[in-house]
Amino acid sequence: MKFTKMHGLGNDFVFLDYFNSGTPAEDFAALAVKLCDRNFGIGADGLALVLPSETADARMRIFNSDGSEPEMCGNAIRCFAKYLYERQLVVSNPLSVETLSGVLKLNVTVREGRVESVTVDMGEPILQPELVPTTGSGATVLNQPLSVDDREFFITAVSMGNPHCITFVDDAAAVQLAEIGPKLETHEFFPRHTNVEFVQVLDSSDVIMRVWERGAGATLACGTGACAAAVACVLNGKTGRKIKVRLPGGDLLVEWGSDNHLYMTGPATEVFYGEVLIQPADTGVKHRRVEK
Ligand code: ZDR
Repeated sequence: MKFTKMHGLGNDFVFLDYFNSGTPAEDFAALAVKLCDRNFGIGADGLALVLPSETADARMRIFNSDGSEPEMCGNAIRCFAKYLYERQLVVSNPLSVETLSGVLKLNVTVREGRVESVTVDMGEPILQPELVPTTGSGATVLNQPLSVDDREFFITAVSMGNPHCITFVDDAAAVQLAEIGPKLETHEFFPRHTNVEFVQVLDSSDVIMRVWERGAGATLACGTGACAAAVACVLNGKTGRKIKVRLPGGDLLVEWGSDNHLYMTGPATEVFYGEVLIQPADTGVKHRRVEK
């Protein structure tokens, strides 16, 4: 099975291309678990499928490394645009991509035939508590206390197609991400679970962010999370509408436009391609994991 390995700021994905070949009836959830395994597979935060679309230039499906299928992925979709454009599968600019959270428009910045960066119209944020979804009531979940064990976190809930829980902290580096991340991810307040972001505000246009992703754990970057964080920053009076989000894997530029759309700009990188010997039929095989 041929694959391409790509990343957006270190948030990495295995791409499988079914654009011209028809999609096999595979169990992609099980395949994602297998291919994303960093010891037994290729290693990635997620699996991306390149598919044809009837409503857009192409269709993207994403699976987290635990096999769950999120609605959207901001980093993968920039890689997706680079993949389509550089292989001349789609040469229009802007190009459109169908996702589970709707059709998104992407502008590619090209130098000497290579896509250097991609600006994605990430659409409008969703703030209604029941649509994020959360079990909260009222118009928004804004800096609202949430108990985890014996601690209290002040959270803002934003959906960018997928759910996000943002907490402002004084020192992002000090957050015990692997300890608190899973507890917020699976908190009953978030019935479909959530991505978790800790944001340290440096000034009105500059923040540091660390992320614990739903279904994937700690990752080096998060595109939808950066957009959700920008919305949380503005609504909590922390920054202006145009910010740089510093992630462990690098920086994303996010602007919450006057049209209520989020615009995210960042790089996309192709690392290698090859053929993997794991076959979809192998995906039932379980291996024992060693706790690290
Ligand atoms: C955070 C993410 N990698 C991105 O860049 O937007 C999205 C991956 C999907 C996420 N783990 C989820 O919503 O389950």
